[in-house]
Amino acid sequence: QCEFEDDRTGLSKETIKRALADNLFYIQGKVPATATPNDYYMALAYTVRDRMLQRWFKTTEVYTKKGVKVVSYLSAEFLLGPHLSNNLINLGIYDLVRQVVEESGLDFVQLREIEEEPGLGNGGLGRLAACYMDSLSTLEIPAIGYGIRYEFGIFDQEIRDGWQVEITDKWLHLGNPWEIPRLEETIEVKFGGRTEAYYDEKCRYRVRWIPDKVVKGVPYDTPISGYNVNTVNTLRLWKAEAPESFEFQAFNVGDYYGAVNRKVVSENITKVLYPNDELMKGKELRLEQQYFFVSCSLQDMIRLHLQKGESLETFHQSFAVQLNDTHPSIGVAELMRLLVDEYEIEWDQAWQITQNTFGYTNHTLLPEALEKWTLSLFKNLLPRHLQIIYEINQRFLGQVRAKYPNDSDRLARLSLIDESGEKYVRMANLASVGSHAINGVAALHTELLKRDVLGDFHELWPEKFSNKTNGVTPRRWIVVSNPLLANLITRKIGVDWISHLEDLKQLEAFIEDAEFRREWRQTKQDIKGYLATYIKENHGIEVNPESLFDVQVKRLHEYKRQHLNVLHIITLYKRIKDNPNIEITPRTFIFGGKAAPGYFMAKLIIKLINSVGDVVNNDPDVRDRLKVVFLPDYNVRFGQRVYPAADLSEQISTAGKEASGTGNMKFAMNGALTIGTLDGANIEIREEVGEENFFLFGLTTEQVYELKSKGYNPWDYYHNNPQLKQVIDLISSGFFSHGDTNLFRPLVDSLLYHDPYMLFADYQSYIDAQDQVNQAYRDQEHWTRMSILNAARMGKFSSDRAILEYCQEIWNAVPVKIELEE
Ligand code: 26Q
Repeated sequence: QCEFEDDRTGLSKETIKRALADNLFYIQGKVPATATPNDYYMALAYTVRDRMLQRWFKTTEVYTKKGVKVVSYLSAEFLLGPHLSNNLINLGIYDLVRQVVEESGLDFVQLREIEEEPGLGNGGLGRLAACYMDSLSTLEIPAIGYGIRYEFGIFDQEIRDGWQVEITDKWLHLGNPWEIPRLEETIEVKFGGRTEAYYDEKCRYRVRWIPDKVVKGVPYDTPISGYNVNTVNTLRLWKAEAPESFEFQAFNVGDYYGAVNRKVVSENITKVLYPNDELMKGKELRLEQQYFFVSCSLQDMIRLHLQKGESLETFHQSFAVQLNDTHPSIGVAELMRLLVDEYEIEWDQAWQITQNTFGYTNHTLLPEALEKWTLSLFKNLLPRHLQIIYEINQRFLGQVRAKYPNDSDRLARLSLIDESGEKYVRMANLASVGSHAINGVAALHTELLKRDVLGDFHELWPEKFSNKTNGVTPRRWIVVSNPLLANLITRKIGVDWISHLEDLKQLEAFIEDAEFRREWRQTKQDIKGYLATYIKENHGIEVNPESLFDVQVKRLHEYKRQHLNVLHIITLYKRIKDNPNIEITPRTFIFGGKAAPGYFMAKLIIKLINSVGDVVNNDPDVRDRLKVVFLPDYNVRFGQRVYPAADLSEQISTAGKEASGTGNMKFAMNGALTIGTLDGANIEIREEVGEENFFLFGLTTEQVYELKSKGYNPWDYYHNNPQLKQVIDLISSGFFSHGDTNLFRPLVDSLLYHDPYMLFADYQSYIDAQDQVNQAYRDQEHWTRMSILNAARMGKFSSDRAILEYCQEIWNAVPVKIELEE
């Protein structure tokens, strides 16, 4: 019997210590005397990765050998956040490794903070994909995530003079220990050119595509561990590379520059993440990105399927492919092309396979976010796909005509081609026609989808539609981010809640236990203290940890109404100015979020928050009872810091606009109370936690529609509400802009004359709800009870529940245990 543990798998302290030193020397090529903190971080990361590798390998082997069905999650974004802590928790070695690192004389927290987070997404949709990958692994569902390895993820945000400045996100600059390139699995993708019809040897009509550009897709694989299981699934991200061209030698004699330039252009495809969310801009490179990663992924799946010795007729039994919004929806036409053109399958059978393969998740109701591409752009880049889309459309509209004769309006609405003005391909229609399942991301959102955006499709195929309310992973969003609370919970109810979040209900049994409530309150207090220290150290602002922490962190958007929050702050400020000795509940307003670089109004709202903060924070009359801080560069890592420290979660979008929201869930799970509208998942959160534990305000979706249709006039609210008028006038007067009355004029005018998101209509109701928050916070015992009940009743919002529903109702996928032989 061998006395030694393997350096790469062993879990004794001595072995991990040795592995750390070995990796420092053999991977980083450093000895302690010359090692930088980054060298140590890399050595640590490799030490952790080593402990995932045999599980990863085994998982992949089982999937390829057994005839299991694999879920393929196609997403242009995966907003992963830092890997290190998450993997340590999932492997069950967090405390052990932390000890070893510290016994080696290193600062664990410092090393942990060195990791550059992969910010390969904009916000909710990208983070949802990351949570779903975690749950797929934890539930032992065979799965692969496919996406784009952006060289530059979402930009880093700095604030200069109150304005947002964008900085390139060089997340790969010191190397990425979590990925493994699989050069031998490189795939070729064609672009542009033309098509040619011909008859094959059996006299069948066929089309060949003669592209004018070929780009290589190189897969980079990242292991995705599950919690407390052996399953380690793969996230496969594609990097674009130019093929080693013989162009140099043969075809481009004398055009050296042209050849190099083509190479650069090819490699640009995966350079940078488009930083817009909820806004469709018809940029050619964006469509190239989408087609590039989708084509690589589908070709990869076909190769894996054929490797099993299967024929393509059974492709949909090997893979359930989920489209994360319409961004990968070109996959419908691409799978048809691959099956019909490259593998010579008859159209009808190919269409069966395609429809059985795809599911489509919609994430937005905003018309400006619906993807559409002009025909000319489409034809230039993907001439064969445009023909295929026409063919799909013709057959589809034939069916529609048979069912609804003489209904040309309906036909025009359902068509894959928008012909109302300039002609476009409608990607939501393509995704809907090409999928067997269509889902929204919260109950209200699904109802609105069925009624409005996809109403005609719902009438045609009601059976395709279902709701899958979003969820978030409790591993990252409680255990990793809030170890103090996680430990308190575990001491009370054991550890099972981490993979069975409904178990949190058991906390309700302790609600009358005064000592438990005290511990709960103390835990929140401690975490608020950490955040206060962080804010002081990093931003020089002193905040009172005893004050109510009121937090709004999310992308900047008019529909999310960060400026409604500002109107409340100014209202309170005005109350103090009018009566400096007024009794008021001390509050710290914390904001974070990025604005799309071209979204002027969103950037102006950031400037307004900072300008109001400057005045409020420095006015002696306020006596530190109010503080306003905008924390720059909101990202996953900062989310992990801020959700646990919040008392109040701001979920204040105009009803009917926020598809679901997922930050709302992260807050409530960590014991924050919500002030919110009846929008997205807020409705379901309120149902779960109880209306008495939720601060509701604002118009309902129906009331919003009603008011819009009878003619909404913000001006009336302004004139009829003296408080609102004072607040708006104070902004207009230049009070927050050193006398400059022009600075915020676009914002104020937009509110006074249009107010498309109805801030004025909801203003009074919001202020009233906030006053109730103040009252409630004064009774700390009562507040603590509400906080506990919020956390205890959030079980539904685990991404495990969401993924289980997708598996059972859309993917027909089942768990596969991964056994490690001794
Ligand atoms: C589209 C075309 C061109 C360029 C960019 C885009 C683009 C990129 C990202 C469009 C939309 C997005 C992101 C959307 C998003 O994050 N939506 C959010 O999805 C969450 C998960 O379902 C929901 O909780 C949020 O309500 C929804 O806003």
